[in-house]
Amino acid sequence: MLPGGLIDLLKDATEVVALTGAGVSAESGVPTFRDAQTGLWSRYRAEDLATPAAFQRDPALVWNWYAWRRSLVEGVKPNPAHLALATLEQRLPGFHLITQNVDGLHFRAGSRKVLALHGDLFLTLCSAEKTPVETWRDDGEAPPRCPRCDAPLRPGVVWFGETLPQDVLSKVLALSAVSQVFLSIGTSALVQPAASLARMAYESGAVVVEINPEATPLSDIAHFVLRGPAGEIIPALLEIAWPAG
Ligand code: BV8
Repeated sequence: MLPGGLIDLLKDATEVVALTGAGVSAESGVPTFRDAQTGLWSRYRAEDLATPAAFQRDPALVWNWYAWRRSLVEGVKPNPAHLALATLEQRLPGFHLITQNVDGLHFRAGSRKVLALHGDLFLTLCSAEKTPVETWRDDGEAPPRCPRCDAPLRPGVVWFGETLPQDVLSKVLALSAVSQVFLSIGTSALVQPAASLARMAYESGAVVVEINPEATPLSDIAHFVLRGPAGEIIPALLEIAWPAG
């Protein structure tokens, strides 16, 4: 059941921001960062592979881990949470979606106003030039080489220890500061600086709503905590607070 007070607030709000984490893709079958990794990756922690040091130490291992994640994501579909957020973008002009996810499922669900904090699994960069590479010679070597300068290719994501794209970061800081409602969806609220956005919104007077089956460090300050899966809660919120027509 959704709290009545929340629904009235959502109906009146014009500036709504949603921050999504890996939990919003969980019901699509994409393991979250907190989930233990599966199969041959089960002996690695994601945080230990998603770093420049890991790529320096074993570029083939890291490249293959991202190749495995790309093939996993290619085999899944956006779930009702992704679809409802894409519909909300159509229905509420002042809605902005910020995601920590790199799986591209918001885009595949139809969202177009997406601020991606941590990059894109399907973007490949030259590790030396830091510029995108669309095609490369695939001679079975992992990682493949840049066709321009022969440096190893890398995924276009932000690793732990790397700074976030400044243009995106300044946009999301500005949006969080003016949001009237801040929806924190499917994130453990541990990774910085993303985890600070909800707190900043709270301190600027936004109503903070956490949507997560489990508690997080944000739970104590959130004005509303909706304990459950995003795939059920987001569609319900959409239809009650922002119905079609
Ligand atoms: C940076 C791309 C400057 C790669 C990712 C301040 C304090 C402490 C540490 C730091 C700090 N500032 C910087 C750091 C270091 C670090 C950091 O935050 N470390 C953490 C571990 C403490 N941050 C950085 O390095 C950032 N860079 O700040 O640069 C700098 C540099 C050096 C030193 C200082 C400053 C860069 C961070 C970006 C890292 N890259 N992704 C890739 O994907 O491979 S982060 C990656 O992990 C994901 O993108 C995601 O953001 C994060 C995982 O978090 P979640 O999305 O929340 O997922 P998680 O699995 O944790 O939780 C899932 C949640 O879903 C759970 O709560 C679960 O209950 C819930 N759930 C499950 N099912 C459902 C559900 N919810 C709803 N419905 C369901 N069905």
